[in-house]
Parts: sequence; C-alpha cells; structure tokens
Amino acid sequence: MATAQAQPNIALIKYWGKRDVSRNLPAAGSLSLTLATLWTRMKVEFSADFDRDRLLVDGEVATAMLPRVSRCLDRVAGGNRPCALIESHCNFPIAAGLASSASAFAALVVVANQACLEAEDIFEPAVLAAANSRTTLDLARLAGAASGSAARSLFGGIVELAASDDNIDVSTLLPSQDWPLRVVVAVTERGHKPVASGDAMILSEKSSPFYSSWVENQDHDLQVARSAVKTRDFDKLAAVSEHNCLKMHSVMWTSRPPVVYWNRGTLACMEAIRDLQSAGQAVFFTMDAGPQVKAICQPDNEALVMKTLGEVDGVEAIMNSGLGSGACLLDDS
Ligand code: 2P0
Repeated sequence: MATAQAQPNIALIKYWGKRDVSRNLPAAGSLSLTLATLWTRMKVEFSADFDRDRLLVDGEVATAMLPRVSRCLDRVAGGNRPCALIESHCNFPIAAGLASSASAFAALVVVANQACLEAEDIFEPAVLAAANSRTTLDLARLAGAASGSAARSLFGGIVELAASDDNIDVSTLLPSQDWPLRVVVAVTERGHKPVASGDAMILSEKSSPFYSSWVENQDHDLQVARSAVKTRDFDKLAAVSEHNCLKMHSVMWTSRPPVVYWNRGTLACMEAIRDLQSAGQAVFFTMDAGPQVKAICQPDNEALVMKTLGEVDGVEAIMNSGLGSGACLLDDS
C-alpha cells in the first residue's frame, strides 16, 4: 500500500471557467502558491480481492465523492483496473474553499500511480509501462482532469498553469525558498460550500455578462503577476492579485442565480486588511470558492496579520503557512 501527501494551493490569478467540460480543460491560465503546512494524505491499495472501490475520508465512508475518485483512478490505472481501497486524511476543513480538492486529487494521482507499480502482478504490462514513465507534468494533467486546481499542487512554490486549446502546462515559476511569502488563512465558516465550484463556473459562463471579458483579460493579469514574481515585487503582485480576485467574484455575483461565497466575516477581514495596508503593511487578500480570507504577507508582519485577523468578528480560526513543495510519496510507502 502506497501513501502520498499533497498540499493545497491558493490561486492569485484564478481559474474560473472551462474551455472543455468533458476534458476539464480550463478556459485560461492561473498562478498559485503551494502551501506547506496544510495537507491531504492519501493511501491506495488495489486488490483482485476487492469487489468495489471504497473511499474513507478521515475515517468515514464517503459515498458522494467516490464516483469522481473512481474516475480519476480509471485515468491513472486503466478502465479494467482492479478495485481499490482509498483512505484520505486532511488536516484542514474539506470543501470549504480551502482547495481540499486540489490537494486530494494531486495526492491521489501520485499514490495511485505508485500503487499500480506495487501491485504489478494484477496489472497489464501497458498500464505498468505508462505508470513507470509518467513525469510530474503527466501526473499534473491527470490530476487536472479530475479537478482543475489539483494540477497546480503537483508543483511547489509559486506555480503557473498555462492553458492551451487541447492541454495544460504546469511548472514552478519560483521555488518556495526564493521568496518566503506567508499565507494567513482566516476561517469564517467551516461548513461545506453551497455550490460546487465546477457547477458554479459553468453557470458563470452561461449567465454572467462579464464572463467573456474575464477570460480575455487573464493573459494580461498572468503576465503582470509573472513579472512581479520574477522581480519579487510585492506591491505589484498585491495589486494584480486583489484585482483578479475581485473580478472573479464579480463574475460569480453577476451569474444567474448569483453565486455568493462570502459572508460577513469575509468582508470584515477585507476591511481589516485594507486598514493594515493604510498603515503601511505589505499584505493583500484573496478569496476563493468559499468565505475564508487568505492574507498574503511577509515573515516580518505575519504575527501582526494573524493577530489582526484573529480579532475580527466572525473569524473562527486562524491558520498560517509558508510555501511548500509539490505532491510526493511518503517514506512509508
Ligand atoms: C482556483 N478555484 O484557481 C479557483 C479560484 C476556486 C476559486 O480552482 O471543476 O475545484 O474540479 O476543475 O479545481 C476550484 O476549482 O474545479 C478552483 P474543477 P476546482 O483555485
């Protein structure tokens, strides 16, 4: 039985829209930070003795998520594969806008690929040959087919995903040690999100009058963010990231019916971050498909940002992380 770990990633230039729903190809590129201290650990065991796939998430049977997990295993191990036992553990809230599907599917493809190789007597040679030859990019593409953002968690540090007509390319723009950014997460609600992000993206494309200009402007924002990363220009990265986040949420809000992931705590945290910025602090916000606020800052003001957000009304918990590495196998596998 193999085990892999992956960290979630936080997008600064967001993925919101699909060019091909059946292949789950994103409409545009995105740029993200892979975290260090939040993780999903995933075990997979294939066996000819199993008569169906079974999924346990934090020790509980997870029937609703199983079909998506099974389809991902089919892509890695082939449609004729033996059935599998999948066990997932996560050290942060799931499906609450903290990118749990990114770390889950990144870990799943890595561990499933290894589990094929470890159970070589029950796989066909072609499946084993494919598993043996896969690069990190190949695994990222398999993860992205399950969950677009998961492709980015195969890589560490600051990561760019480039989208073309028929595939994605993913790579590390800057390794984690080259720019020690910090991410403070203000959790304003632990519950599951009201609308799954994949469904909400499709709704946005169908109904938001702002969707096409959102997609058209992504290349520009990516170019500005890429240049800010290369020159470690915090203020430039802050400006383009906040604007990109607010544009994405504007697309969500102007969908029909509107998709609103924020709550009162989200707005209060944004206001607190604006106050910190007015006082000269290098910090900026970003929010995803959930009400949590992620504040990006630097090591020297991380404690202040944590204290400030921790005192905001509606904040239930504070987590913090530096930038970490891409998905990998753990030693016990
Ligand atoms: C992102 N999000 O770039 C954006 C920002 C949410 C808001 O990627 O449909 O769960 O599985 O490909 O990966 C969440 O989308 O969507 C996401 P699917 P996924 O991080």
